[in-house]
Amino acid sequence: MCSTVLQALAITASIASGQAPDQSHPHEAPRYDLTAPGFHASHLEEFDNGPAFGTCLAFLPDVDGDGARDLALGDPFRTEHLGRVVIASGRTGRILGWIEGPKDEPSFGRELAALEPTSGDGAKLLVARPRGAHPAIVSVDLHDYKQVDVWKAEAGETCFGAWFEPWHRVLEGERSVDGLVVISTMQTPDPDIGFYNEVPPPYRISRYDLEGRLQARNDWAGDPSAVNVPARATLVPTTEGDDVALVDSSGLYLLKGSDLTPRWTRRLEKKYFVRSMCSPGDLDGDGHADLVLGCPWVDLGTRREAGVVVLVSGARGEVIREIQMQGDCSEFGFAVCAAHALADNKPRYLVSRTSGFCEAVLEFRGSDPDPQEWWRLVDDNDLPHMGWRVYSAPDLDGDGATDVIAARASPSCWTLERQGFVAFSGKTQQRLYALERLPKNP
Ligand SMILES: [Ca+2]
Ligand SMILES: [Ca+2]
Ligand SMILES: [Ca+2]
Repeated sequence: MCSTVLQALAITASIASGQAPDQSHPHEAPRYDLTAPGFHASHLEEFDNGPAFGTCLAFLPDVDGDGARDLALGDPFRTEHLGRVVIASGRTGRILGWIEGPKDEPSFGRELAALEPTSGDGAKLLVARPRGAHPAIVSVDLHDYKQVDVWKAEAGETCFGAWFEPWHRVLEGERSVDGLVVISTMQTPDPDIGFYNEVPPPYRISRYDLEGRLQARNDWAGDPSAVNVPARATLVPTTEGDDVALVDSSGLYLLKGSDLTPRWTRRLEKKYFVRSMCSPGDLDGDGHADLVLGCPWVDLGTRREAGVVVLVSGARGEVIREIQMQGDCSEFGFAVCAAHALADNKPRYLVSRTSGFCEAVLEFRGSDPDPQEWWRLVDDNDLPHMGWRVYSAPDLDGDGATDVIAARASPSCWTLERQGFVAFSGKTQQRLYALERLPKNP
């Protein structure tokens, strides 16, 4: 009865807000055992995370049975020898516990993705551990928290899985996960410059099937003179399956998902120093999904590092539009992400701005007549550089509208500032809760 009442409330709330409820994950009876041996149940009182907490998150099914989807949060450098993935309630932010990686594989949790449950298979969490003796991506079964499948790096490959995404095939209009696309690098990057955020050239992009077998591969030299402009990638949906967009200092590429050969390549103006990229759908109405590039360090007149967001045609790689923000704030475009579609099905995307005292997440819809700031989330500034990454969340607080999480991670393993995540209501733009690193005793 409770769940019927909750559903009725959620539907009423969604009608009131004009937003479609998140129906991608209908409420299921809880079947995730938080007392299984692989799960270390613990709460916030005991929680002391490592210096890279805030690096990444993934949205899980409802593991604690309260009706809202939950969160997996990367804590990849918990200690010198141990990485882990923290599981938290999506509704309240309360820490439920964690899953530990193997000893001496310290980067377990450096990047995360969720595999949706299918008819014959339960939900799984994909976890990258790109550093250490055996770089790999593993899948963790969310029923017993055991590691089941492994995609391994080959000899010489490092940063394996610093970026990866589940690759989708489209059959008869249905999208299903068919494998993984993984970026790795062919050299050991400088840990202070290149490890946390970056995949420096020369790098490699590979596609695997779900059993870990290699399906396609492409090696990229990149531009070795520009080590600070590493590869960024995103998947671009097509009617056949995902394509892969890749940007680095040499240019912008759209690779065919089937064999990773280029559909087109495009040189970008040098000023566009791309920090983030996403593909929210067709922005210019030509039937091809397009790209959004975040370039937070572009100067605008006397405004140093004001930042711009560039919309690029997925059909041919031409710039459709450049979005600039007025005012004195800087670093607009630090992170971008595609947002959940609403009932009107217009493409939406979120853009963060990370400069001090201006931290914000802004929502944009489509490209015509002009993309506009739809709403703005401003934290109370106790998490500097909030918006290091930004995520479109499912409905966390049960009001029927999708929500937003902004992450703040330290750029360096050695910076002991506060890091964490802030969840915002997508409906009221108010802060729901924060998950922060607790400062250690000096
Ligand atoms: Ca839950
Ligand atoms: Ca288009
Ligand atoms: Ca909500």
